[in-house]
Amino acid sequence: MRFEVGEGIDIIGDIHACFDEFLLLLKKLGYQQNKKGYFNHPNGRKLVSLGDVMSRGPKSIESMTFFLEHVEAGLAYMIDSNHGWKIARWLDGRNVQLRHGDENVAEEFKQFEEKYGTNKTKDLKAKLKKLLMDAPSHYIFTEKGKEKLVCTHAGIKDEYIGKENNKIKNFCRYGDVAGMDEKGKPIRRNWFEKHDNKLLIVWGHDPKPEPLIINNTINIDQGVVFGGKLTCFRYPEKQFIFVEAMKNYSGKNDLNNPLYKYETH
Ligand SMILES: [Mn+2]
Repeated sequence: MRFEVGEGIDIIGDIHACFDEFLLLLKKLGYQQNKKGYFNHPNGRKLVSLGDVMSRGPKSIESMTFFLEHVEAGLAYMIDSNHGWKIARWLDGRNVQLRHGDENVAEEFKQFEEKYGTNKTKDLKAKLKKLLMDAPSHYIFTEKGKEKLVCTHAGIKDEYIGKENNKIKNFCRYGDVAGMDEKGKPIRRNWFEKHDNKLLIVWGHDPKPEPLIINNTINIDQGVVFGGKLTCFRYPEKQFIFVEAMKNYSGKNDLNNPLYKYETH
């Protein structure tokens, strides 16, 4: 899970199947599609996804396939996430309930199968299952061998950094969740308040209208699928680049939209 920053990395927040916005962001970042279909950066930069590339939005299969191909080609990294883990188990044939936009993925596969047939669908499902199952809970990026940056989905404790087990995987997928409230929504503890070392932690999962910078941690999920924006954080430049959502794809409006609580009413 340790990699050199190299020519630079572009860390992307939760895409949630907003593939059109993602392609616009790649263009804005200077990536160019080559003849084989891969998106390359002329300076050799690499992409890092904070997970939740699928579900809720309209183009889960295209988003997942993008990372399947680009991770395989060594052009991108993708970490584990709560929706990613749910879809991985569903692809593995386990008995899981598809909710919170995961049902859209099943619907897309149904249409995919009608269009491309059973064999092609089975083949893609097996490849995506492996991609999602193999995704690590976090990455550590180094500069000249020195640890600088951690990328994770929902959060991490300082003592978990550089280690991997089921407890750590769960924490990184869901964050520090202290049960559910009366509406069935997770009660989230602010793990980042306890972060206390020099590593910069970049995370997503919990949509906020602007990047939240606290204690050397940065949240870059700006809720593109909820009508917010898709964020890239460039490292080592420490620069934000955004693409606005073309629409609110989530079907959630008003009180159910997680960005609502930040709006002025
Ligand atoms: Mn998430």
